[in-house]
Amino acid sequence: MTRAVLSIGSNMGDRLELLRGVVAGFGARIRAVSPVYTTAPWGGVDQDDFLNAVLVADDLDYDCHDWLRHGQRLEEAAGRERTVRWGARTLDVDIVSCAAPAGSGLRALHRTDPDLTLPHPQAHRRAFVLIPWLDVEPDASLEVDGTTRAVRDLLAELDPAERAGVRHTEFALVPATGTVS
Ligand code: PH2
Ligand code: MG
Ligand code: MG
Repeated sequence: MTRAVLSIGSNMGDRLELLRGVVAGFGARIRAVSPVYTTAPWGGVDQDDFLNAVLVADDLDYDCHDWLRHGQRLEEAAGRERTVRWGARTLDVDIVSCAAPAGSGLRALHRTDPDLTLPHPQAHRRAFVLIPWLDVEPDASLEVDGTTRAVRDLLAELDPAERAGVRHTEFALVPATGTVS
């Protein structure tokens, strides 16, 4: 059993529908869905703004690579082409953190495989990851350079301009539940 924190983003095509497709694609594995943010491009490539969100998902039968493979299938279905590093994409599904049961809780796993580094090596620098993550897990922590840090502290240490580039939207990735009158 693993539990994954997933960062999803899109800046090409019908961005909102593409992100909704990820929630549908992970289906019953989804445990939490953050609000959707419109975010200035991070990483120095001149490109359109992204929509970003964070999902928490778990599966009894998944290891960390299963999350990667599943995310890549969804990226392929969205017509993702791998061209420019940190450049425009229809859909990006990144594994921020992957944890497995340990004792009475969960322990974040480390991977340094050619195709998967965990925890995600850039996550602590990205307000577009940290802000939605805190919406769904206010007490989240992330290991950075061997030290476990509170995500809220990592966010507070970012340049205010980075935080200001991440703006809340009213878009929802899952339909509101409740009775229609
Ligand atoms: N993804 C990138 C590079 N830059 N910037 C924002 N705002 N959102 C992203 O999802 C993003 C990015 C490559 O993964
Ligand atoms: Mg990415
Ligand atoms: Mg990616």
